[in-house]
Amino acid sequence: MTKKIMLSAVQPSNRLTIGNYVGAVMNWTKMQKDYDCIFFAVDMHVITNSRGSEDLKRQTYETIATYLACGLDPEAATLFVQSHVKEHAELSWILTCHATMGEVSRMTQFKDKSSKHGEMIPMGLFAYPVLMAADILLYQTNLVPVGADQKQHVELTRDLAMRMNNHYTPGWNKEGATTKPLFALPDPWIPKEGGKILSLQDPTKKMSKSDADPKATLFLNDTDKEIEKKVKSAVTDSGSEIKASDEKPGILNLLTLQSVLTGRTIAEVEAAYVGKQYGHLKVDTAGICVDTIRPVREKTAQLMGDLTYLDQVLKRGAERARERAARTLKAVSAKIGFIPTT
Ligand code: AQP
Repeated sequence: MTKKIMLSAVQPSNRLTIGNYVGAVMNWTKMQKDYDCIFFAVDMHVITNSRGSEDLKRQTYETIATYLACGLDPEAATLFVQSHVKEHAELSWILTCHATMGEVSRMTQFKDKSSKHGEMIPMGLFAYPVLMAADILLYQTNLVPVGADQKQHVELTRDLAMRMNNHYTPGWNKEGATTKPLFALPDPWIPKEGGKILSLQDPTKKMSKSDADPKATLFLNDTDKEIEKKVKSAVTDSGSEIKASDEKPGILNLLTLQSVLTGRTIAEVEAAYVGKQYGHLKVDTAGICVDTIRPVREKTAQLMGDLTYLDQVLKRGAERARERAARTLKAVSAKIGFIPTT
């Protein structure tokens, strides 16, 4: 039986966080055997929000090394860097010409991220969701595991796929249709818990790689000491009861982290703290985060010492990805009326 196609990616805009791990990479490792998997580092997305630099190069290697350190298998999954497969940029332009300003302006991430730029909002930041749609549609993806913040982008991708299918392959969805659609329709997959890990300093907002306050974020290569310090200084509230409640987002965040990292339910974790204080919860959560992050940090550092190996993994991954992406782009180009290259 052919496996369903699953695709996901992270922006190498900084070091990866425990939010990226819990909301994305951890789930990929669990699902990689059951799906035909495609995982990559979206370096072209990073320059939508910041200028390119040598840092981007290092962070891109580090992202791939972290994927491997977390347990992604480069033999089973297709692992590569977005800019190595030129078809992403090409399909992105074609989709840009089929998307509308109205639908793209509704994306909440654009509203959040553009506010930092004042009058000088990069056009790429606006077009980010269209590039993401190209990333997904190029591979005839069925499932996209993402954190909750990306759900809207996958929905836009689905709308674009439907529009292109209806226009270029009419009748594709009629009963008994023999017309093959241009694109498979992707579904988002959002973890029941951990889909939105919150900032340790402001638990009303998402934990982010590029948060200006380093205390707000647990990075996957923080030292044991840094992890302990950050978790112990996590902002909670003035009460004392350890309760999983939306009114206590800081406490709920720590309970959630424990729950997803140990495989217990939030109710089970909560029950262990009856009559205990916030300090107990913080010490235990810090210990669990240290146990999760330490092996990832050590393995990532080891892999970063062997860029030749990482280059080999990326070369093989890009070759596999290119072959699949070229097939989709060829079909799309033919429908649009571009003369095929000979
Ligand atoms: N805090 C989070 N909780 C759960 N999931 C998260 N993800 C990111 N942050 C959290 C999920 O990780 C995947 C890769 O995300 P991304 O880095 O490509 O984009 P992002 O959502 O913009 O992440 P950041 O950390 O906020 O990036 P910066 O700071 O560079 O803008 C996605 O599946 C995402 O949902």
